[in-house]
Amino acid sequence: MLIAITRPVSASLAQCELTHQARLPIDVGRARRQHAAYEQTLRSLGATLIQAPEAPELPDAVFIEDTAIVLDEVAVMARPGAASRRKETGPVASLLSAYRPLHQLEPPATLDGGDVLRMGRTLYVGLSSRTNRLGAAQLGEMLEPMGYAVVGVPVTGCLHLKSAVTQVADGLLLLNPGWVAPATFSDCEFLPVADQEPGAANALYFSGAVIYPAHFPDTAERLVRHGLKVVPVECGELAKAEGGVTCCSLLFEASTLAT
Ligand code: CIR
Repeated sequence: MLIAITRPVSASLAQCELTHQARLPIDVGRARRQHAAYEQTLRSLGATLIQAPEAPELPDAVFIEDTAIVLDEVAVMARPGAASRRKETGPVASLLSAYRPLHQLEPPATLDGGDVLRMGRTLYVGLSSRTNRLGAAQLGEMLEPMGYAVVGVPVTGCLHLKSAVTQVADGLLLLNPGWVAPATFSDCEFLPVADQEPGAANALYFSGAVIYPAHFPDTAERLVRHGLKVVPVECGELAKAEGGVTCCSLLFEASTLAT
C-alpha cells in the first residue's frame, strides 16, 4: 500500500519561516481547507493517509516533507536548517519507526527533506540555505553502503532543490534552469517552467499523475501538452508560507498499516 503522512496546518502558520518571499496575511481557515483538499487528492489517487499530530506552536509543521527522507530500506530523520523547525521531527520519527529502521543526522549537519530529490538510486541533495555540505556528506555515509549515490547540487534563488526541480514522469524533470543547472541531472529529459512562473517547478508525481498548484496555469498547460495527467490543487495560502505540493506529505510503500 501507498502511505502518505501529512500533518495539520498549525494555528500559528502565519509566523512561518520566510526566505525569499515577503510576508503576506495568511488565512489559516482557507489554508486548512486547501490542505484538506490536497489530502483528498492523495486519497483519490490511492494513498492511505496517516496524520501526524497537530503542533499548534510549530508554524511550519504542515511542511512535513522537510523532516525526513523515507527510502525503501530506511528512513533518515532530517535536521532542519531553520532552528524553529527542529522540534517538528520527534512525532514524525515515532510514526516512521513503525515502518522503517530510523537513521538520524547529527549536528552540526543540517538538511531539509525538500532538498532531496530521489531519481532511482541517486539522491540529489540541494546545497541551500537550509542544507549544508555536512548534511549531504552524512546522508552519503549512511546511504552509500545501501547502494545509493548522493550528489550535492548548488541551489540559488529559491528555498530548496525541489523548489527548482521535481520529477513529473519517469525520466522527466520539470525545472527552472535559472535556479539549478540542468546538466546536473544525467539521463533525464527536461521541461522548463514558463518564464513568467519561476516558482512553478514543484510538482508531486504520484500514482502516474502530477499533483500540481492551480496557480501556475501556463506551466500546467506545458505538462498537459506533454501528455501528462495533471491534477490541479488550490494551494495559494500555503504558497504564501513558501510551501509547495511536495512539502505537505511523506510518501512511501508499506505492506500493511501499522497500528
Ligand atoms: C520554511 O521556510 O521552512 C517553510 N515556511 C516552507 C517550507 C517548504 N518546504 C518544502 O518546500 N519542502
